[in-house]
Amino acid sequence: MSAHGVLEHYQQYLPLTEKTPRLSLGEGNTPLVRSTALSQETACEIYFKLEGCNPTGSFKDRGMVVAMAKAAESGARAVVCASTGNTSASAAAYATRAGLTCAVLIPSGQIARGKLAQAYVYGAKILAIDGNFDRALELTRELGEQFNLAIVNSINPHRLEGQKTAAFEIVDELGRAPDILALPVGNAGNITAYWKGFIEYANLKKSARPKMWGFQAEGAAPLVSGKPVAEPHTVATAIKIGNPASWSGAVRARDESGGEISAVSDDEIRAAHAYLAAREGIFVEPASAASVAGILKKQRAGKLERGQTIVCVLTGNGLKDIDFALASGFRIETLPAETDTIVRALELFSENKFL
Ligand code: AN7
Repeated sequence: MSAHGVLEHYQQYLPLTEKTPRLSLGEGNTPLVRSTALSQETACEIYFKLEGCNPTGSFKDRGMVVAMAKAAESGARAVVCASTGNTSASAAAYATRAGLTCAVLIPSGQIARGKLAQAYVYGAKILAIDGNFDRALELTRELGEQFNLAIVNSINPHRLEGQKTAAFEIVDELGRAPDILALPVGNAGNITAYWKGFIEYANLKKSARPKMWGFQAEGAAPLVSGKPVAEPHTVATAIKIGNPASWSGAVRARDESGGEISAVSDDEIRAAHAYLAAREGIFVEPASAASVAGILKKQRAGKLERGQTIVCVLTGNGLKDIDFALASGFRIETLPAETDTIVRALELFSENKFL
């Protein structure tokens, strides 16, 4: 794939016209990295799709580039979205690229600071509301209806069109569909988009379809309980969502694929986050660790058949949420700038075989 981004590379699969501006920040074409530790531990072939390598550090860029290009094509001057953080970062970047004004509605105090910094530096108008994500999305819908604003949440079908390209990349790179696709589920746009992508590719290329395994955080698991959660809670702020907009899309992906949507606890998310960093060398944000938490949980429960090919979608970059990463007892001591002291410190460390 060329470095020209999703619109150029996948134009034949996207709703583009000659008038659609070919925006790009180089999104898509993200690495599919074979797991070493987790593959060994599970006796499965596990791959990680590193969506944190996208230009703003999350999978949202794939859909945002399409939504923003279509908004510009339709003559919109401004866009709006509600967000748990990544959508706002991506919208702010691509709006700038498209020459549009961008407003983002966020639940006050509940956004990882890296994401907030992104929306800020890209120049979005940030509106922090006294309410959760679900309320912010309701307000966004109202604003979109009342004013000439394009909504760039995943209720905008162009977002899902762009996001389905990740499924294409996986099939192209593996040479076939995996047996299982594991991913975190919040507003449920991504699971809906992946399933659309796998179906389209299955029809075109006669590839098989994976089982879709979605994972929600226990305190924000409406698709597991079957009813909206009024006050969702989880450390994984990206997926702290109680009433997913793409509810029916997620249910369809689950049922048509013979998959499932289940819950992982915050402790399981923390453990998977640490496992990815310390065992695999991959730093993700907490929501992204939910897919790996889910696989580890299945393995412990003896519910993971050996020999399967599994792709875990790692949706966002760890640098977005360093407060989370440093919360587990990070401490650093400043030493005098002397060789002896440093050697002694390394020797202490060398009980862990450093020197
Ligand atoms: C890292 O940014 O909803 O199930 O407003 O940021 O498609 O919502 C983010 C969601 C997973 C869940 N991983 O995807 C937002 C927002 C990360 C995310 C999800 C999100 P969906």
